[in-house]
Amino acid sequence: MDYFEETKKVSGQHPKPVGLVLEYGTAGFRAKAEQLDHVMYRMGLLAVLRSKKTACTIGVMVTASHNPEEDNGVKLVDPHGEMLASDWETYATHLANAEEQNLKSVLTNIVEKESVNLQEVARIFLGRDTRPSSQKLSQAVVDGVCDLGGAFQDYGLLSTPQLHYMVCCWNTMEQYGIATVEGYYQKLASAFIALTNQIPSHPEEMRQLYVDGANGIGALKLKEMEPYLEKKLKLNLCNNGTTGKLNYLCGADFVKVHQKPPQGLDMKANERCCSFDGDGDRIVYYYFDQSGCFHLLDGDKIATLMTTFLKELLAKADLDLQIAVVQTAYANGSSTRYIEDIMKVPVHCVNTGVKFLHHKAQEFDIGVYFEANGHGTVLFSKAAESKIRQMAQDESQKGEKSSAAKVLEHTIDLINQTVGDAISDLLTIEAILFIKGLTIQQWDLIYTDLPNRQLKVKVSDRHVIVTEDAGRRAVSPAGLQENIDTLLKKYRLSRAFVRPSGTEDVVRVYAEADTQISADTLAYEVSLVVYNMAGGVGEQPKLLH
Ligand code: 16G
Ligand code: MG
Repeated sequence: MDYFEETKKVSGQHPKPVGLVLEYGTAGFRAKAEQLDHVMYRMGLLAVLRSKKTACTIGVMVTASHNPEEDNGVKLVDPHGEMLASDWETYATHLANAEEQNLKSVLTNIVEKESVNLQEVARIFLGRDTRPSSQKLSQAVVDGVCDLGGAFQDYGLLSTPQLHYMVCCWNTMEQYGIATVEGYYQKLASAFIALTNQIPSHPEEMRQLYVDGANGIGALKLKEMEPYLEKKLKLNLCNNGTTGKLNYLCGADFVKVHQKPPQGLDMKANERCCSFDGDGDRIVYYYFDQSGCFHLLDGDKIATLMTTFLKELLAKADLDLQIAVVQTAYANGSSTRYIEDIMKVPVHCVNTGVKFLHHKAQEFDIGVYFEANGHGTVLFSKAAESKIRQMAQDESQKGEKSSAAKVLEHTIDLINQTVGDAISDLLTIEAILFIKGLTIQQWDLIYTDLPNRQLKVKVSDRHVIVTEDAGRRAVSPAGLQENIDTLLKKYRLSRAFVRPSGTEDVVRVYAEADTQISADTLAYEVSLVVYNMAGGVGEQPKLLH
């Protein structure tokens, strides 16, 4: 039998627009929703091959995260809930771009190169966000899965991290948790309740949290979870998707990039607020102070809070475990200095993109990773986890040591170790603030961010920019980095870098310095250098103040 016979018949129902070329980028495919039907179908096919290759369940998530509502996207989730292996990203790109008549040969090629055993059974877990286009696109994935005889379970509406969790649960024979949404809520809620029960009583205002749900799936799922939290947290949910448009003037990306609050959130001075992104895998916190000044607590502040908490517990429990923080070039220089110099915790810088951070964090007993944009989590090695659990359950241990080990154990259960998860991060942050008795202002004061600015520059081919040193230095075009270095000498505490975006057709520019004016001017000057040396198109960059 010709294994790919069925795809020949059916792929015609999911035609590829002529000449359309897409790339499986940092976060999978992303494009206008109407361009993606064939990509979804083909990712259904690829997921089946990946499942057969790994002899495990594979996840397929339909989402375009913080992109506008009209966009959509898809990414595959590997067996332990990680991002798809990079060789397979290349296959995904080939498959998505193959003309109809070449589909079969591209599939055959993957099977041969990877020695995929076609007799192996395949199982796919599906999830999707709340975009109007997501249901239909997810049906196209199902068509692909079915054409290659794969079994599937469609979870319907899920946050991205929930799908990662389901895949990991299933492939670990549910050692990680039960592979249902109830299982997810119960696991997280019971860890959260156990943690907050460490502190018997608490002032009411500490429990109030305002959440901007970006009008997306995160809002929906947080609402669903609320009853499991037994009123330990009073959530005021806005931008919950009932009226507003997804990611429009709201959500974590909007707040981080514009450094201002979302629309639809009625904030009073000193109230603790946070924003999710469109698929629930990022979170940032913020507040207004008495003088009306906006304070953003981004991924770097979250990483610092979690690391402080964990390090103190390790010391109390007298556990000799190595803890490290993983960041990207976007991490604020103040955070890196604070973690390295004051906390004495090693910091590693890797390329932008969750998979790079996740991979690096796996090297340590405890690896805390966060992107400044609010995506991150904590990974515990198998050995570290079992040491902690053993101590927590050891009845001969008494006092501070034993209670610290128990808190660590609950923290492990509260954190989604498969990927950054806005709900899990929210609960972890809330539990830490609660236990440490910290207000958001006190948390904010741990260190002061250096003023910074991000800009984008349109060029004719962004790939002329090649970087090294985790995206911090440009090696091409020749002379670009030297020019940036010269500009840096003009400003105090300055740092700047440029890199081609992995999700948009632009070059990104980041600059930080001692004052906002310096950071803005430096970012502008670096943008101009990029525009002139890397083939800028359209209007020249302008100085923003
Ligand atoms: C994607 C990445 C995110 C990264 C961002 C950078 C995942 C799941 N998401 O959203 O980690 O920060 O891309 O975008 O990997 P850029 O390359 O356009 O700057
Ligand atoms: Mg996201």
